[in-house]
Amino acid sequence: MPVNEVPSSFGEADVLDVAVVGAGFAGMYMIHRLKGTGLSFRAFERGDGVGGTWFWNRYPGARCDVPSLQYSYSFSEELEQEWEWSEKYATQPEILAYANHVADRFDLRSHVTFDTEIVAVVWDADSAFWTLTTSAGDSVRARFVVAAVGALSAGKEPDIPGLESFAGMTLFTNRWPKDGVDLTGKTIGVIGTGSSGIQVIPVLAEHAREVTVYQRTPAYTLPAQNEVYDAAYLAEYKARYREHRAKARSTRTGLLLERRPEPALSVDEAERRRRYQECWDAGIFGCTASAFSDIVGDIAANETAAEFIREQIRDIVRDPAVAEDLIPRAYPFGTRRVCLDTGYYDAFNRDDVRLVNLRRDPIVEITPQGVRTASAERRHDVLVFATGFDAITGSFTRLGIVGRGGVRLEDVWSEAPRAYLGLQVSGFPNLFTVTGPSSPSILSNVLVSIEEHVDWITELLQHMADTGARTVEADPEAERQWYEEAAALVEGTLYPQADSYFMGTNIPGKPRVFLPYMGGVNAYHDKITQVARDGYTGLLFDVTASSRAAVGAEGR
Ligand code: NA7
Repeated sequence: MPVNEVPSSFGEADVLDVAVVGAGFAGMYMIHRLKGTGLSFRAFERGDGVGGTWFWNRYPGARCDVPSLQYSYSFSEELEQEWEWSEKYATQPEILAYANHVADRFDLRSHVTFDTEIVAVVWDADSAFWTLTTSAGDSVRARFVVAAVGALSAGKEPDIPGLESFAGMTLFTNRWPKDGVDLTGKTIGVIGTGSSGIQVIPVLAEHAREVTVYQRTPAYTLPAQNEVYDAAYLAEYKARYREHRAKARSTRTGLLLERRPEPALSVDEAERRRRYQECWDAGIFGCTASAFSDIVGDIAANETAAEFIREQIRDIVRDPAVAEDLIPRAYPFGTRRVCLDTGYYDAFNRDDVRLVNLRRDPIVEITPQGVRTASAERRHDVLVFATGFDAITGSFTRLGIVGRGGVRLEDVWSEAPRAYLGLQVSGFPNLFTVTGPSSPSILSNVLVSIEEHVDWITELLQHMADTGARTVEADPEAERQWYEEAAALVEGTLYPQADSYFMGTNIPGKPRVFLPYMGGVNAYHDKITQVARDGYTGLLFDVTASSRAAVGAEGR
């Protein structure tokens, strides 16, 4: 295992100052920032390339649903100006090409050990180092660990009896074969109708002989209204890029989208419809939820938005029985991830696309031939699982992190996934959880949240080098308060009414807790900036005489 060639700035030999886990968008930016610090570091990535979620989720139809011009790094104006996004919602190949471009342009790749999965991260209190072990059994020690593993990267394995017995091809949207797969003329069963299912289904329908969609919970989805960017629009946008970025960071979502201040029932029905129609036509994620102040706060307001979308479904889908099955009713609009689609409802107007409502006709088992539900066995050549993720916590807990006193992160989070500011967990010194629980993460434009976290971590590392601090960790009391503050924001909203990956309920045994911070990117920024300005309140530092001497000797 290559270890650092740069001598540790903390005066230690043969160890890294910082191990970064993951070379997705968070890990890549972390590498970029660490290059300027003089600290020794290395990133470890289980894939054979950069890009994280965009490296793995290569299924046909995979696209971002945040506009490309906003779902991109803001740290380099040159990068912003030179990269040409072709469409409003870039496809997975285009986003992966962007990630590769960034890796080359900023010389990030040479700092990454690829094809290396970290399976254990264990703290040694005596030396104050983490030991990271790979699936191949190699290990490396590091003073700090930045877990840049993504909020949606640990796949949820489908818990359906008989899965192993299926004789056909089994595919997962979240680890689609790198070289693609020819599904022309196949009879396909798709399980899962979240964003991934909704994106893949219309594309599969174009190639397959027949697609059967097994739907347990229908999603609210709006048309993406994707379009090719024209040169004049791009030039105009880029001329004001700084202004757009600053504005996006000042909103709740990190997107160029302001929540309107009026409650939905304070305007008449015509005005409500006008606004909902505007959002339907705009194809902007979060638009409908922001059309009024109380869409996720008040059930009567929420119903007006939900009903508007239900009407659109009835309009598009010709078979009224299918339309009724596609209509979400069991949870309020916006309390699960709202999707953006390209031709999803239209796909159900095709003769070769069928819908099975699993609420009425549940899956009994997967058989060698296909899927047996309560009513029938349907034969398939291919099964596609779009069954989602162990969101926000799963990507951290699967690293096998063991903190002070042999305590496992998995156990600590099994009751309550606490992390001070979403970034540090008490009992796990020098470990940073990028876009961790109780940070805006999946409720935000995640690129904004990633840059925010990485910048903050970099400044904290610099602060520690300057002050000779050897370790930093969350004060348990500050962590508890932050957790409760974040939980209080959700109380009284409609979010807890839904089962969702936001609430952890898609994973058996996970605590029913709202995982992201819903106070907004803007309020969150103010909070963590203030914490840093006040000398990192809520964090406990261990400053030893020896680390002071070591740092002093390096002239820091
Ligand atoms: P999601 O949004 O978590 O969707 C997963 C889907 O899979 C959802 O419809 C689930 O139904 C369904 N599911 C999961 N397990 C089963 C079983 N056992 N049987 C039937 N159906 C099942 O994941 P996505 O990958 O689509 O999207 C994740 C995020 O990625 C997305 O929000 C964007 O931010 C990008 P359920 O709801 O559990 O009834």
